[in-house]
Amino acid sequence: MTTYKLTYFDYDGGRGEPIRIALRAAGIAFEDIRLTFLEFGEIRSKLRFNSLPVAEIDDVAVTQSNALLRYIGKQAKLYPKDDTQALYCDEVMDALEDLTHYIVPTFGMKGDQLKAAREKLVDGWLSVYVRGLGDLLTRGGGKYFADRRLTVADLKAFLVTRWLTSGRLEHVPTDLVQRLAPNLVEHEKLVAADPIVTGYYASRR
Ligand SMILES: N[C@@H](CCC(=O)N[C@@H](CS)C(=O)NCC(=O)O)C(=O)O
Repeated sequence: MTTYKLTYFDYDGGRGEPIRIALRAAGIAFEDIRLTFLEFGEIRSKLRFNSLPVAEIDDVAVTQSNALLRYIGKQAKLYPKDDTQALYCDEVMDALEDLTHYIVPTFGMKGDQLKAAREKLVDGWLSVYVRGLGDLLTRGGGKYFADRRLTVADLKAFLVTRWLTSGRLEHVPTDLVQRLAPNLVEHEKLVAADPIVTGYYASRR
């Protein structure tokens, strides 16, 4: 039997969380290794790209969250079979990666530098990406991004919307998404209430 381990931060979000949800949706038992930042620091230089998540599938280490999400998504039947719908699904997941990459350099900043960088982001790339993702949701029919049903793109997106609206990102107004793409806020609620997602969190209790 294939064995699965997933190593990520001890955080119910980010790049690791949609993979965890998809693994459970696929009925795949996995070792859920959750590291503190201190523990990550100790092993960082030994990781292939010095980053997480890392999956070990039959003890073979595999990185890249979107590749992993597609692979597990196929097993969970949460990835479109139709090539065009798969393309739409991939577009969303890659856009969410871009958006994350714009935010990451502001981590570790403090005070006025953080405020200036975040305000620039809010007026610039964050607005561009939030609006763009709202458009992609409309293209998908308004409820889901692709295939008119829940896919791994929805799992990744609802966590990003939750992050942007949480208040955890200092100087990012919690109503930014509501103002620019209210459909993403509705989408976050819809996906959070999906039995695949509620079932996952119930299993964590
Ligand atoms: N392209 C990679 C990016 C991985 C990545 O940057 N992971 C972050 C956490 S979400 C990380 O490990 N950051 C720590 C660091 O760069 O030191 C993926 O999608 O998996």
